Amino acid sequence: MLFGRDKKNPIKIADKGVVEWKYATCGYCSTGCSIEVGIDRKGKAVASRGVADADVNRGKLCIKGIFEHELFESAGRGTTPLMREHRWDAFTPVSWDAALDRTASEIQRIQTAYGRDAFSIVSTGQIMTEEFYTLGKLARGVIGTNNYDGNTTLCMSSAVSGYKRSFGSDGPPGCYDDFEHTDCLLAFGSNLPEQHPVIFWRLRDTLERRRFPIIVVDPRVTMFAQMADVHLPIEPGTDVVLLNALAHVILDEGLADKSYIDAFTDGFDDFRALVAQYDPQTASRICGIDEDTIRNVARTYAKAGAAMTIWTMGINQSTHGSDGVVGINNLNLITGNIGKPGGSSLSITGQCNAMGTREWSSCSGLPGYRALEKPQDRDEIARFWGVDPAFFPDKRGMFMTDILPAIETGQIRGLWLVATNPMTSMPNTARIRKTLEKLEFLVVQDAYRDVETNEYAHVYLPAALWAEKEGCMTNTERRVNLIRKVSEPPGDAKADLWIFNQLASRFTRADGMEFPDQAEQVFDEIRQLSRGRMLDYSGMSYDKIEQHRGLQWPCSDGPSEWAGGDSGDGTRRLYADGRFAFPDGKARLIALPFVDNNERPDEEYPFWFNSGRVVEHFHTRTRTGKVGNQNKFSPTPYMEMNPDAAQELGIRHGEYARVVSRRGDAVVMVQTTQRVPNDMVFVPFHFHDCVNRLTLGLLDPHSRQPAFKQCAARIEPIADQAAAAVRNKAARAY
Ligand SMILES: Nc1nc2c(c(=O)[nH]1)N[C@H]1C(S)=C(S)[C@@H](COP(=O)(O)OP(=O)(O)OC[C@H]3O[C@@H](n4cnc5c(=O)[nH]c(N)nc54)[C@H](O)[C@@H]3O)O[C@H]1N2
Ligand SMILES: Nc1nc2c(c(=O)[nH]1)N[C@H]1C(S)=C(S)[C@@H](COP(=O)(O)OP(=O)(O)OC[C@H]3O[C@@H](n4cnc5c(=O)[nH]c(N)nc54)[C@H](O)[C@@H]3O)O[C@H]1N2
Ligand code: SF4
Ligand SMILES: [Mo]
Repeated sequence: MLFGRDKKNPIKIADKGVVEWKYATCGYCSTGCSIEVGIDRKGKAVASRGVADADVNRGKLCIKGIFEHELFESAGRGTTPLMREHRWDAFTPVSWDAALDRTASEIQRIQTAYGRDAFSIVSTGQIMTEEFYTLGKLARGVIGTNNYDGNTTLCMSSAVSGYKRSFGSDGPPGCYDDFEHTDCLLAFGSNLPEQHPVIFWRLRDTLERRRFPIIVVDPRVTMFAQMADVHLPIEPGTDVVLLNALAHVILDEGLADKSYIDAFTDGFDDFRALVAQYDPQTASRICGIDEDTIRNVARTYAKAGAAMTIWTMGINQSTHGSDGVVGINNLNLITGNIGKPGGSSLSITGQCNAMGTREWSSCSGLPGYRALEKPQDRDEIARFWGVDPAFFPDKRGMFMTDILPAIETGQIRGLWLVATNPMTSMPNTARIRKTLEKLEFLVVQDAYRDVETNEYAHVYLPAALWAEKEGCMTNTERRVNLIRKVSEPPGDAKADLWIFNQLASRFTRADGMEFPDQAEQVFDEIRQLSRGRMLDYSGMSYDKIEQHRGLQWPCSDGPSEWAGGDSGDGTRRLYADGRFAFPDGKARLIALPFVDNNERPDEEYPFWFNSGRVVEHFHTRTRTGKVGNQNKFSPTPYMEMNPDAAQELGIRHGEYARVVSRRGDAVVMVQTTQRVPNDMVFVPFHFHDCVNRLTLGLLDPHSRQPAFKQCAARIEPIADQAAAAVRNKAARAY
């Protein structure tokens, strides 16, 4: 007799006729899942599956990874370079030579007329590490503009800045294995089940074997908050106050790890004096979390054998983003929770290779966490590249969020965008549109020709994406993983590496410099430049990375001081010995006074306007908008709104409503849900001409990251629902 499972019909999976599986790493989020792409007899990619023996995902993939092979034949891809005289002309297909010659000559014209920094480059977190490194060499060593940055300023720059302020270097100290060892997990502004589904699965997997408290800090009742033991629905933008209050209780009740503080940190006295002002009673009035809960969470965290904090955009995208990260680091330093199994400050990264750009693109300095300000770093790189060190600027130039306003003022005249779509992803769309219209020359290098920003371009360069090329990416836990070439790019689209090299060859300054055309040769340069450094890749090779399903740096071919010895198979945690990256080896405890500078709800605009993501879509939908399953599950710009607030305005579930801010408006479908409080609405930012028409995007003073999550809006019912449907549809062009 058959029971339970055995009685059911077995699941039938259609035979796709796969004859070969090729190794890659997912190109969406920073979880870094190992994927195999199935190739059929005709050489076509027909399936994707998780790699069973990969430590990251252990055979799992989320909905985006499962359909990732569909990208190869998705609509809207660029297949040939395009060019036009003025942005209002129609594009004409041209040869690569024509497009690249024009790009090189426009860069030279603008630099000659207005100065080197008048031409600007903004890249991404979504190309290969070898490509980032090559772009850096081109930008810093050949073109020589200091206004060179990436979209990571919209995403991870608060984490970078916070890590540098606390530990003396960027680099997340922890790893996913910390879930196996922790006794308490505190999560700030992260909706892990939707945004990093496989990291979340790793956490759930551990929880099935061993219970420990999960505390989620988020103004919304996210899916993560729903499974938490404690949910703290914080007043938007006040996480620093909560963090100061947690530290207050821990110090006040003698729960701090005094010996760790004495041995490994600096700045304790000033820090203690500041947090003394944030008693739970005072703090609760600002951050909206009651005193007892603050005390309980502080005690639970401090008394746990090992405790860890993770965070994502709820912290980074704030006017206190960098301070929020430092606050998290403070909490972990005073409880001795850095670099030990289960004790960590682990920033959950966003884009698939946001780490790779931080490490090797030279956006914020020079490759391998080197600084423009340090003579030795400048000399090393100048010698290695064969350039004059005096050609490098003295310090980093503008961030992405300062580059666009500098176009408005005429300081910047030309822009090259690589794999980023600011028309949809930057705050205050109306202003971005005006800015892009003002450019004398815009070149857009993207895998899709229908990316919104391309409407303002003079030259469009069609790029290969993901496994149409070879290279590495680094995930949240410092794991470098490999993407093999699985499919040919469509038409005449080319790998970004090829495009960078071709452009370099058009500048005389590149004569005598090396621009290798194989990704693996570029990887070898990276290996050499990394030897002995914290982000040591010297013990890696493509084959070894594939065999191990990714290797975590430092991974050295000799003993590494950063790994505390041999690290040939990679290193799980940084700072395990309590030695940090400042010259004196000590971490910094930093006092964080709180200044409330957000645009807050008022009578005219009574709602907090919060934005973020849904599981089905990735960012501006250039990719997921064209993959059938993803788009079917989430086809419409919608807004989470509390049912009581909706009723008061006479808006029913499923109706369209208008959201209005001081910047602009959008029409969205209302989903009434208790997930948001009475005075807040939440809209996913994936749709064009929607969320960022409203956002203000005040900047963090340290990281220049926009506060995407906080501004004020009002909601208006719409009488003519049919007209509203048309407007709503316009935001989902495909
Ligand atoms: N499916 C999918 N996955 C993705 C992406 C995607 O587009 N789609 N993008 C990737 C990228 S680049 C990133 S950066 C990550 C982002 O991953 P997450 O940061 O997890 O996602 P978000 O939805 O942007 O924001 C997370 C939460 O921050 C909360 N929040 C808002 N204000 C505050 C506040 O003041 N304090 C606190 N504590 N929380 C607040 C919001 O309510 C929201 O639930 O996701 C990555 N993964
Ligand atoms: N309101 C609001 N706005 C936000 C956020 C928010 O939470 N709220 N989040 C912010 C965050 S965290 C982020 S990371 C940004 C993301 O913002 P963007 O970077 O603008 O978003 P993407 O849609 O990922 O853009 C990447 C582009 O690269 C292209 N592409 C993909 N692969 C390749 C490749 O290999 N080569 C080339 N050349 N092109 C490629 C894609 O087609 C796409 O057009 O949005 C930010 N904007
Ligand atoms: S969790 Fe992230 S890395 Fe893994 S399959 Fe999904 S999108 Fe890709
Ligand atoms: Mo991001």
